[in-house]
Amino acid sequence: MSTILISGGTVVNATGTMRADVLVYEEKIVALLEPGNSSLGAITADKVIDATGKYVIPGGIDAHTHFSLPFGGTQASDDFDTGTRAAAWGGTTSVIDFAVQKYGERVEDGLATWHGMAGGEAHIDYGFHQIIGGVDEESLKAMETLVDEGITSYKLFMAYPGVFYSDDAQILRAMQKARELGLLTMMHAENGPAIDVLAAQLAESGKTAPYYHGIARAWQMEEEATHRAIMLSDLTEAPLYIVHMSAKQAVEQVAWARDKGKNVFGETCPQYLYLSLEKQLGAKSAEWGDFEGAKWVCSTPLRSEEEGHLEAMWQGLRTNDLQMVSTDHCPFCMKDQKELGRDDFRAIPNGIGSVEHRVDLLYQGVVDGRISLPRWVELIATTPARMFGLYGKKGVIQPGADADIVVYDPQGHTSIGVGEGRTHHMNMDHSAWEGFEIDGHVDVTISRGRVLVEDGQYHGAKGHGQFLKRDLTQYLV
Ligand code: DUC
Ligand code: ZN
Ligand code: ZN
Ligand code: ZN
Repeated sequence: MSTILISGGTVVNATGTMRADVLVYEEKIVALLEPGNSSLGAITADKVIDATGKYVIPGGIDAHTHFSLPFGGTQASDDFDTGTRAAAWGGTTSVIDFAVQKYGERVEDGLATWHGMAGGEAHIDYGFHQIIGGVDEESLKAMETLVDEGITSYKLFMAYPGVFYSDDAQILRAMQKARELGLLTMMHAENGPAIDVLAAQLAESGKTAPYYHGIARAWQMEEEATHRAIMLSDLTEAPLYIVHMSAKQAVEQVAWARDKGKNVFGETCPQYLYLSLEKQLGAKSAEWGDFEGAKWVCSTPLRSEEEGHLEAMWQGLRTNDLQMVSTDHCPFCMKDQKELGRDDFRAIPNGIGSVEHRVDLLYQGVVDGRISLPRWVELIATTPARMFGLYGKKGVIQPGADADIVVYDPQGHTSIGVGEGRTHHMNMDHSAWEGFEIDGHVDVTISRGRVLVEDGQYHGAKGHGQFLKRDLTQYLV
């Protein structure tokens, strides 16, 4: 039996802010109390957390992670243990990871593998989306079991021929099935076959540096695929969620679809808000063949700041043309992993690790005047909860909700470093975010009433995290 009182803070929900003390009993939030009064009367908490001058917010929900993803002949370097621990350090208390059905494998077996990897390992609660790697009679049939398993969204890839790719006929059939079942279709929208031709042409002409990864994956390839996915979704009346958007023109497609009343949603990631083709991959790295740029090889790729892509992502978040910010956390070390592509960018495993930094990086958007405080909470917690069937239990500070709570210090500071003075906890030998300074700090992270992070100390443990059986998306009537 344990009660925690979080006193003196400002509670921030997506709906607004209020001064209130938050009372936690065991795993749940049980009351929001008038500030100061909670020390009176009958309530004596086992533990009091002083949140004076700080924000009390729902724990972050990162709806797009890839722990232990097999990719490019290697495997993402964070597993459910290291990855969810790093998430907790950064104020994220739930993740939704992608269970993978590989070509030739049964959907059920892919899902069982993911349960096996996460069970007993996760430090925070976790759910799964299902990647359908091969749409055929068998996998379409298997989709029928997903809702009962608490998996209410699945993902297809228009990229990566030979790996995860679905062609238009497969997408159409999967969407028809999704419509029937109420599943949300998540789409990696890039024209993979055309990209692969461009990439081969670049590599064959000696353009093998990491920089050319971003050139091959041109914005036209994202715009085209996004439009195609929207039209297939329109035809089948299956709601559509486009993952990791980075091209301005692709966001315009989503905005157009939404203005027409279509059920289309867009997600971007911190890397597309802050990191650019020029600065991180670097025009110079193309001339020099500098391999440093491999740290920022991800798909969709980082895009040109000069062409306005980064600004368009922020604008989309402000205007709600984009609803979600997830990380697409897919970490690979430089040593033995990214290095696989030293001679050819096509062999660099795609991905950036950010699961620890999303809450902070988005808070910087508040400091910089790009989004409001409640919008911050909406983006990091509330919309992910509503989008993926967790709302009420997660994503809000209110009585009855899980006590997934972050005390955030707006006077605090977070420096992201690597090496000797390493300040991140992801299992990576570098950070795509090295040198970033955040004008805020995650002081306390609580997951279902258990304090995981406090005073710079870690108190969590693997096995605390539970599997989240999710409801259908709450974004549809
Ligand atoms: N993009 C990445 O950056 N990594 C893994 C898969 C993907 O689509
Ligand atoms: Zn993807
Ligand atoms: Zn992804
Ligand atoms: Zn602090």
